[in-house]
Amino acid sequence: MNRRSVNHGGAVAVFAAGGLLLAGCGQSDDGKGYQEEGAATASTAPSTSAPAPATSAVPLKPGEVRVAGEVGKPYTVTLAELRKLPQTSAAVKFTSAKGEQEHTYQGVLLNDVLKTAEPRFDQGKKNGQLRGFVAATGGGDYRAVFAWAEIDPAFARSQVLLAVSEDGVPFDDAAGPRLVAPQDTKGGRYVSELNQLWVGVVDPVVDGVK
Ligand SMILES: Nc1nc2c(c(=O)[nH]1)N[C@H]1C(S)=C(S)[C@@H](COP(=O)(O)O)O[C@H]1N2
Ligand SMILES: [Mo]
Repeated sequence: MNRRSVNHGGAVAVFAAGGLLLAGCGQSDDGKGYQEEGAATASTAPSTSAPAPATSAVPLKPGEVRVAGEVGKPYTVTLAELRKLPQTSAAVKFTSAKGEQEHTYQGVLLNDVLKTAEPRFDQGKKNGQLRGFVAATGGGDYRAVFAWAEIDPAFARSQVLLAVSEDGVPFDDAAGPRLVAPQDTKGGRYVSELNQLWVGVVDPVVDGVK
């Protein structure tokens, strides 16, 4: 099993160790006064039930990634399928609780994976795709958002990847891919054990529909 599997208390760690590894969550990078990481574990807020998510699409099997949201063709992709698609590599550096990390990742352009699902942006509006975003969810319900322009080669200087390996070591099929954001200096959006990519547009929120 690769190292990814034990890092974030995700599904694979549970399978492998019967939950014994779950205590390692909630690290913090630095001593900033505001809560940046580990906020969920520190929270004492009453557990009011969260509203049901708009998607019913939770992957059934470990390692599957659901691509859904404002798309014409929602689908599910596995790590094995990603390995067969055209590959790109990226040498990156980012800071984390462990300090500075340097890795070479190999994988598929996030843009390619999303295009297959046929995102629905309002082309009646100038640059309608710039109202779009992608919410990436990983192990432990960890989540980070990318604006569409950050993953669109027509706009972004560097490309976000769905990595299938790190430093030549393939990720476990059951762990799923890892997002790689070469432009980021911090590791926070390197979402591991990725299980969902949700395409959205900001208009309903900005215009007050919900
Ligand atoms: N699923 C998931 N991915 C995650 C996190 C997490 O808690 N869960 N932490 C992020 C943060 S804050 C950092 S700095 C990096 C750390 O990368 P590492 O786990 O390879 O050390 O992973 C990122 N990806
Ligand atoms: Mo981090």
